[in-house]
Amino acid sequence: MNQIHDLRNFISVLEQAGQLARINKPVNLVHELANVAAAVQRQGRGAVLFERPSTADWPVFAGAVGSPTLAALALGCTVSQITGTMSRALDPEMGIPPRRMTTAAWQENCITGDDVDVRRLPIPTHGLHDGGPFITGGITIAKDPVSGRGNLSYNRMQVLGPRTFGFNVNEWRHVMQFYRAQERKGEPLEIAIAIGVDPAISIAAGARYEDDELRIAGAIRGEGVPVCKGRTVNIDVPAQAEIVIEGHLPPRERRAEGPLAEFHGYYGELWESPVLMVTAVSHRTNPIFQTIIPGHDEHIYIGNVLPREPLLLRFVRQVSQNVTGLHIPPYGNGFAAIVQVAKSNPGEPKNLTLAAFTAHVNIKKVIVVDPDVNIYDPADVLWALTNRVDWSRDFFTIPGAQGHEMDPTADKRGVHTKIGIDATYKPERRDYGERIRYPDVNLSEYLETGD
Ligand SMILES: Cc1cc2nc3c(=O)[nH]c(=O)nc-3n(C[C@H](O)[C@H](O)[C@H](O)COP(=O)(O)O)c2cc1C
Ligand SMILES: [Mn+2]
Repeated sequence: MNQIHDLRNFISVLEQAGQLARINKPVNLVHELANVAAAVQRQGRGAVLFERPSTADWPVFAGAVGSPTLAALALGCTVSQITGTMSRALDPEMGIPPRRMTTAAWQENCITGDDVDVRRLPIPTHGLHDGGPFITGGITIAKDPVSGRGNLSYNRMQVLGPRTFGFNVNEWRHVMQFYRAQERKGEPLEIAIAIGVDPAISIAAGARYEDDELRIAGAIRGEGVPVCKGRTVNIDVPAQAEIVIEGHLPPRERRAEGPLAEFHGYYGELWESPVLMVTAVSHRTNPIFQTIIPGHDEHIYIGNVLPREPLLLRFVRQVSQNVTGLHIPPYGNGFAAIVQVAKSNPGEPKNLTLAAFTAHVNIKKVIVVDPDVNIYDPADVLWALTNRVDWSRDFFTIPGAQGHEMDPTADKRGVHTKIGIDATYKPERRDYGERIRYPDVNLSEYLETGD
């Protein structure tokens, strides 16, 4: 199932699967578009294509991989195969390098120099307290100035002028490492931003990987991603991208940008960030702009769920082969994990929580459940917490442990308390027999179709 190769045919795949909401009514790019996209996603209606945002010439697409159903469609697998598919794609041995082409779809239209005005792009202002319009779904493509390898990442970009963006990048990111190396030489770092891409590329860009993340996208699709050199920068950009922004980060220049809705569910602070000076904007004919609603499910899925579930699964399987499933739920903002196990020892669930904590520093809350609990259903997990946990015996805390410094319960160094919860059934305490279960049925066999 490798028919997806760009955003346009992914949109067709979504539509066939009943996972695309088309919005024809004009919506305001300021708040309204994000509100509608978030509501569509909350109601399980999939991704959304705004065909006519007001004050914009181009359609805007949002929510590409904001649920397990959408991620499975993007990866060409079933929901239960997502973690295995991501494990293989993230294995460095499985990486497939990009293929260099001489032409690209986005070369059809190109604006350079003083003619560029990024304020004409349909860049939404998402959250109520966001500092202004931000590109949140653009894929940053950069090159290591030392080794020459490529790199993908996400960097929120606030519009600061016709050819200027604030470019957010944390201290420990690969792009920061490249930028620092250039700053030491007093030289700028070239950057390209691809907007509107095959979701394999969107997923790859959220992963921490010690090589070019385009290799992950290649592994997902089973063939190298076609790329083409930029017009004004020496960077290989996915050839099927809808829109490409090229430019550079000048050395030793910082400007304030922010705040923006953050992955932890609050608004962030103003940052003094590098500045992207734009040299070219290219696009396909009738391009589709793509955005990610910040601080909402897709943001968490790409940054915290899809790349980390394989990692956590590897760690917990190291402790027990009885593990039958694992999920990092988006509503836990990447700080919580649910492990499903057919336990063979009463102490096994607690060992599993310890393994999950050590797999990734962000994980602070681990809930272990039995195979009869649906790890993708928050109500079922809450049922297990309510009916299978004795709160004086079945949880333990690890105070003073290291977590993420932006975790709202941690101090500024990220120090906080981790908690492990054994929410498995303990029949040795009291035997309730089998849990009530009404098996699922295919409702279309029972409901009137209406035609
Ligand atoms: C939607 C989204 C937005 C993000 N925005 C930023 C950002 O503004 N600054 C940043 O440093 N990281 C941001 N991240 C995280 C990184 O881009 C991402 O984890 C990536 O793997 C970092 O690339 P690297 O490992 O090559 O350094 C964002 C992630 C997502 C999914
Ligand atoms: Mn990287």
